[in-house]
Amino acid sequence: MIDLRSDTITRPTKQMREAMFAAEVGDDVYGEDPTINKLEKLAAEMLGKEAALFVTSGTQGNQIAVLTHCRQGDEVILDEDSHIVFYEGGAISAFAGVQPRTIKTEGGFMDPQKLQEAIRTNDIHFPDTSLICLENTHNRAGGVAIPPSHMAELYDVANQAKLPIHLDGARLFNSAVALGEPLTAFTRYTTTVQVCLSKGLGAPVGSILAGPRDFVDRARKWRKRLGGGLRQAGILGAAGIIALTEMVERLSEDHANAKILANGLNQHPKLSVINHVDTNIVLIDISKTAIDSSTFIEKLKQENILAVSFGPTTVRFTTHYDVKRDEIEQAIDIISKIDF
Ligand code: TLP
Repeated sequence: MIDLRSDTITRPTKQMREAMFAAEVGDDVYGEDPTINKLEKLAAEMLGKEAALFVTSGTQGNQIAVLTHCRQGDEVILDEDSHIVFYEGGAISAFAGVQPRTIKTEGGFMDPQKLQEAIRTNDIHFPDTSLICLENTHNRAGGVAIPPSHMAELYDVANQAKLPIHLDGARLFNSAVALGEPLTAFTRYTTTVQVCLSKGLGAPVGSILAGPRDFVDRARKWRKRLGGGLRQAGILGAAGIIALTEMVERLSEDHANAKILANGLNQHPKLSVINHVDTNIVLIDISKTAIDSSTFIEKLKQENILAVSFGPTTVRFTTHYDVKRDEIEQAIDIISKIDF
């Protein structure tokens, strides 16, 4: 199988497994796991934040961020196509009791003017705006790497309104590598940030939520309330350290593979790539075929290629560490011969 469904499917490397085997551990709920303490310190430094917290998943990191920043009845401004709105099961409403105020973005770029207009004024009828959430890379826009200059514009609007920004940076490393910027070039325009260790970086489990120290202290309590206080978590943290120290630069290989895949798929008369392939995601429009995306995906599966539906006529392919260049070429070759 050539599995291009997601970079979440990457399995831990040999080096990660060895580090996991050898990891020094303790009870992390007591703050006594040396490997987790090392990971959190390293992640905070890399992200330019005072403190960091290891959480079980990207979804948990985003949810803890919203729970920590907001109170019930508050309003959160986010893109209508953001992962938090689209793929987290309505969790911000279910758990934090907040109301999403969604904005349509242009390919993942939020218009500062629209953001400004969505911020509530002080009126007894209105909910209080208490948080702005951004996403970088932007998943549903096709892995778009949003440059720091754009984030700076949004940060200005947020600052004027004294509002925090939480960044869903599940794939922020991809943006950093694609744009040749350090992580801090992006995170300086955010109050808090969530980054995934378990996507392109290959760790089996986990994300980091980073921000000011008092925020992280309160987030730690929310993590405990949600049952996310793990005990000998260093077993997982050891892989996370390798993810941060060894796996970032190689993301450029995934980006190069995505470009090759996009060029190859575009040669098919009935398929067209619809995103600017900045990173490791390729979105194709299949509306010239006579079939819908679920049938399309079934056809690919019969040929040992896996992809995911992103809408009735849109299909997503994601490149990653576990799919090498020759398999990308093989996938192009197979797909070019299918008459959809
Ligand atoms: N995204 C997954 C699916 O949930 C769609 C994928 O295959 O792309 N933020 C962003 C931007 C994400 O893309 C994801 C995962 C998450 C958060 C959630 O991370 P996990 O899966 O660790 O909860």
